[in-house]
Amino acid sequence: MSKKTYLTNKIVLIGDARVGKTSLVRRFVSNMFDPSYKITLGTTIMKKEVDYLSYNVTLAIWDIGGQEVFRQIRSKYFFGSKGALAICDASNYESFKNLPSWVESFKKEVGDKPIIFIANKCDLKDQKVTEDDMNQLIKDFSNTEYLYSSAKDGTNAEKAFINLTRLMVAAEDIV
Ligand code: G3D
Ligand code: MG
Repeated sequence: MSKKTYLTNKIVLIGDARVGKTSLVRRFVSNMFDPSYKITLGTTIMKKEVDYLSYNVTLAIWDIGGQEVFRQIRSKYFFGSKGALAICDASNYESFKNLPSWVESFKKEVGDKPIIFIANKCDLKDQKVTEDDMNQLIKDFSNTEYLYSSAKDGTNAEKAFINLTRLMVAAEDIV
């Protein structure tokens, strides 16, 4: 039997308010979507274990919770992160345009760590962010990929976190 390696990694959810960060992590951690869930005030940290190859990775998932507008708290929030989900709302182009600024401040604090770009709310009819947009965006970044997701119907919610875990394990150069 192969030996398991146990790791704990902090990851952060980055992106504008109301793109679905809290909903996505709730979908992943407890497989729930609660439309009445209100904006979280303080940062919450949720934990979930992911098995990948011979690794058991405990993700400590930081959710900024309603403080997205306060740029000065970003560096505290990012500190020590091993990776990030950079999330926009696929029905809100403005939230897509703001992703590079989120990623820039993330990289400034923690360096070149794995990031998965997410266009959430892909269940909505009114899609504004195209595959072309997402391809253009990720061209400028190494060690990344993108996914469309829906916290509402569950599309790719789990995959987002699993793929990020895969990139983080690879980035640690321990495979
Ligand atoms: P945030 O944590 O990024 O601020 P939230 O975003 O998770 O609080 O979600 C903001 C709003 O978008 C919520 O609406 C939530 O129900 C909704 N939402 C989140 N993800 C999805 C999704 O994948 N599809 C759809 N259709 N809606 C989503 P309300 O109105 O309940 O506050
Ligand atoms: Mg939130």
